[in-house]
Amino acid sequence: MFYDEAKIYVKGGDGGNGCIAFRREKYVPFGGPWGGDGGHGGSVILQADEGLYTLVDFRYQQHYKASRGMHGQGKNKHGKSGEDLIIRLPVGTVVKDALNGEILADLTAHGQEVVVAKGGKGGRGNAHFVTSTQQAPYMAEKGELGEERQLILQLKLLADAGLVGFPNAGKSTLISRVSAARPQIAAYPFTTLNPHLGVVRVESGYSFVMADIPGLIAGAHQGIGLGHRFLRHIERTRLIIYVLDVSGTEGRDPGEDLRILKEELTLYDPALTSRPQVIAANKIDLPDAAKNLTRLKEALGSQYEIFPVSALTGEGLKALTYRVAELIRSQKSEVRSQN
Ligand SMILES: Nc1nc2c(ncn2[C@@H]2O[C@H](COP(=O)(O)OP(=O)(O)OP(=O)(O)O)[C@@H](O)[C@H]2O)c(=O)[nH]1
Ligand SMILES: [Mg+2]
Repeated sequence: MFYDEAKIYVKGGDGGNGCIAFRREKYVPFGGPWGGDGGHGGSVILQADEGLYTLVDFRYQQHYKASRGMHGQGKNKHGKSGEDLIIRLPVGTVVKDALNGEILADLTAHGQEVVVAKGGKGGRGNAHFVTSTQQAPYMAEKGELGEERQLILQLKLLADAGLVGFPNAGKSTLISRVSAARPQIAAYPFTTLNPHLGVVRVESGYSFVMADIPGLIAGAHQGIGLGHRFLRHIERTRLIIYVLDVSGTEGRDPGEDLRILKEELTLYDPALTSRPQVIAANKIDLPDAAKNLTRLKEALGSQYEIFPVSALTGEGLKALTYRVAELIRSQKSEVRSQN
C-alpha cells in the first residue's frame, strides 16, 4: 500500500491580555476599574474536503498559525478575538500527533472537522477583580498561549491515472518527470517490475496520483510477460494514459501498439476501456517522431485526445497532466453526484 505523508506544525493564536485601567473622568471622582478583557486566540481546525486528493501541497507549506486575540483596552473595551484557521485535507486523511504517534482524527467524510490546536483564552481585565476590600485592583490576567503541535498527515493513495504501454515506451521516465516517484529507468524491456505511484501536482490544490506499471505485451491478459500483475493495478484507476513510442526506433508502429494494448485491456476486463483514456505520444524529440505522429493522428481521427510529449526533455508534459487532472476531477464529481 502506498501512502502520501506530510508533517506540519500548527499553533492556535494566543489570547490577548486583560487590561488594567481606571475610570478617570470629570465629575466622577473615584471611577472604578475599567480595563477590558483580552480576545480569545483563533483555533486551528482541520476539515475534510472531497475536492482534494493528495497531501502534496503540504510539502510547500508546513507552518499554520491561527491569529491571536487582541489585548483588552481601557474604557472596558474587549480585545477582538482571533480568527480560526481552517486547513482543508483530502477525505481519508489520518491525523497523528508527531510526538507520540497518537491518532487524533480519521477524516472519513466530507466536511468533517477536528480542532488540532486550540486558541488561548483571553485574559480578564481588572474590572473582574473588584472585591469588597479591593475596589481598585491593579491586576489583570495575561492571555493563555495557543496550543501548538506537530502533526503527521497520512493518506492512503489510490492511483487515479495509470500509464499503460509497451516495455520501453517511456512510462517510468514520464512519471519521474512529473512527480517525485523514482522508478528505475533503463533501455531494456520490463525494467519496471512493480507499480510505482507518484503524486502529480498540477497547481496548488490540484493534484492527482499517477501509477507507473510494468510494460504490457500481447498475451498479457493470459499472464504473459508480467501481464496479470500489471492489469490488476490498472483495474483501480479512473483514467488510462496510453504511452506510445512514436519514434519508431524500435521498429514499432504506434497505431498497432495502441490496438494491441486496447485489446489486452478488453480481454482482461471489458469495463476498462470505457474509462476516460488519453494518448501520450512519447519520444517526440526523436527524428522520425513527427512523421509517425501525423500518421497516428490520421489513423485515429478524433477518437482520442493525443498529447505529443517527450518524457526525456519534458516537452508537452504540462498540457498532458493538466488535461488528465481535469478529466479526473470531472470523473470524481460525476461519481459523487450519482451517490
Ligand atoms: N529520446 C527519448 N528517449 C526516451 C523518452 N522517454 C523514455 N526514453 C528512453 O526509453 C528507455 C525506456 O524508458 P523507461 O522509462 O524505462 O520505459 P518504461 O516504459 O518504463 O519501460 P518498462 O518499465 O520496461 O516497461 C530509456 O532508455 C529512456 O531513457 C523520450 O521522450 N525521448
Ligand atoms: Mg518502467
